[in-house]
Amino acid sequence: MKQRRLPIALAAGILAVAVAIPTLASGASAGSSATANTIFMKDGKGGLRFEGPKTIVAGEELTVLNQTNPRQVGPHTFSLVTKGSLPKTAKARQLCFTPKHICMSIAKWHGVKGNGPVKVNPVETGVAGWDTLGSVTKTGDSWFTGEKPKTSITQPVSVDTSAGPSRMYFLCAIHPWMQGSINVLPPPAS
Ligand SMILES: [Cu+2]
Repeated sequence: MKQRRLPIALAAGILAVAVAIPTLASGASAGSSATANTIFMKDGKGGLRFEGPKTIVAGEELTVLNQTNPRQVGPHTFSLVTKGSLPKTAKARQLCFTPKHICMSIAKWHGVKGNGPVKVNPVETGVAGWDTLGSVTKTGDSWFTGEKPKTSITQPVSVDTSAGPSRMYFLCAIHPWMQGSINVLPPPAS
């Protein structure tokens, strides 16, 4: 019996630690949530890509930070789009910047005409913050990094999660293989 009790006591101890850690972690992150929720635009090993957390809680701030060199790879967009709007094949990515395709639609959201400049930035639709996923027929929330290095944007995630978690998909209109998503979780009940 004694031999059995020890593992149980250990298990209880581990459980207590496991319960304590999330409490500590959430307490620690409360003061630094602005830096905790960041989607990076990166290059180098792995190519041009978005890198960020898998989940975020509705109402938290989400920063998008460009860590690539605009002189080498050009600017980017961080554009919220519906899942079905993501170009999935090489052919679709090739056609992305042609009429009635999502990359050109994103350019239009930003007020771009032909080879003209970006006139609207960020594109803010729906309620304030990151919430509206666009398509070729609907304007979505979008940010253009511009040509300067290390630019960023921070906005709250305002997606409606009253019916449960809601996934936001995003795309770079300039490098349409840059795609990603983040699952937005409902805020904890208070
Ligand atoms: Cu890009």
